[in-house]
Amino acid sequence: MVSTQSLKTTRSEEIFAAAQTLMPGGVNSPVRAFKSVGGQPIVFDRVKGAYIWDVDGNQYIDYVGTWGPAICGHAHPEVIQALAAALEKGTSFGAPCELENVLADMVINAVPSIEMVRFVNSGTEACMAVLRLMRAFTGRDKVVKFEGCYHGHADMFLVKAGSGVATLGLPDSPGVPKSATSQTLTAPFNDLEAVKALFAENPQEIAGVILEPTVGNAGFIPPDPGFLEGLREITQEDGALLVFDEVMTGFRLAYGGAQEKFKVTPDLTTLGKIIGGGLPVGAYGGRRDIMETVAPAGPMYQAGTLSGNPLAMTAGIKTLELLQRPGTYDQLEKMTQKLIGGLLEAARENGHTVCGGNISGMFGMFFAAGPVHNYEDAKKSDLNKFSRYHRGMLEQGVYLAPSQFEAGFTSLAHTEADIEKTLAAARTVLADL
Ligand code: KE4
Repeated sequence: MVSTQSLKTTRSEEIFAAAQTLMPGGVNSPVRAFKSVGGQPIVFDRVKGAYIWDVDGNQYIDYVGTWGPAICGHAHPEVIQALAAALEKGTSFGAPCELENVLADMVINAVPSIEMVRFVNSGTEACMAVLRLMRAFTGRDKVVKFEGCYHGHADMFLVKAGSGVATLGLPDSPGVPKSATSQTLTAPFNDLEAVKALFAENPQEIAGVILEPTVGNAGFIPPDPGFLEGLREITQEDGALLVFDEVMTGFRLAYGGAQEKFKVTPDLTTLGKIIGGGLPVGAYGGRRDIMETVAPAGPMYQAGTLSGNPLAMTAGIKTLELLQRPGTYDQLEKMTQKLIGGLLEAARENGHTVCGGNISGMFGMFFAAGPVHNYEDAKKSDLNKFSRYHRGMLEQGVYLAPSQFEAGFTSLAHTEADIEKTLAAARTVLADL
């Protein structure tokens, strides 16, 4: 475990400096650059189970799990073994392969809303496609999303979430034309009245509502009681679709995702991360009558060279098999409850105002009194203190998501000893924060 001295990151610094001359910001996804927490990003060398080793030989207990996929632990031996066997038969076919049937069948049997599914290669692709499908099926153009919810980087989702009730989307990234977001309406998460107002202002014009049924991209924000049920009613009444973006929550909050956990069944669902077991996979699925709109069964076009490739299918199949083992979600719940309960207690014992919680293997903590109901609340938390906390934990050998506006993830590989070590590190860091 890392000593309490400041981290030796010479090699990380060298590699990251070179990376910045080769790739924008030195990364292939912005959050990895540690911009929001500051300090030297850690360059990974290898991962295994609950652990990371960086290129300077430092070891960390990992609570990011490559943003969710590593729910069974990194490089699980049975996943690696299955991949090794699959490799012998090639890496990509670009043609039907039985493994696609196997994973599709597992997803359909697991997720209440899914009667038919299409595999793609990322969560962004899944959300892009599901948006097109919502519009194709209803013949309507407007879509509702929530402030702080992230559905990948497709133009129509990169909307500056307006304040107040309803905002016609204003793009918040250069390169996104107003035309791409002009049909995207936003509302605060957990605000049913705001959604009702949107529908009152746009009767029978909204194709659907898309949301993270538990937000992980504004920090960890669960739905208030009745919120999901309310959205189900409002959309049903108006003839709009309800879409759960379960790229992060799918197979994490329960084997059937948030929709199983909260017993609210949407019309369509997007998936990613866990169903690829660490390889690139996304998926969208739902009611058969809607999914049969998708080409070549129907007219809505969507395609992908590597969609359903045998390696990603293999890793996904093995991962879901491992998750089907008895006691999986009890273990995740107990382990994560102990973790977040201990972190909150350590913070409060050291005079910090915090709130947070977990659902199964997904957790979060804000330096705020809370409760945090939405993105506006989250933005009021002490971001500076979070940055110092993140850096301190890193020095103690604990790898947390490098942004307050992310969630934390545990895995089946985390042990009691790992949780104890994490809590000891937190007590040290929070005492000096
Ligand atoms: P990808 O395109 O990154 O596979 O998935 C996009 C996406 C869609 N929907 C939800 C709910 C998501 O959480 C994501 C991606 N999540 C982020 C983590 N907050 C990925 C990490 C990153 O951007 O590097």
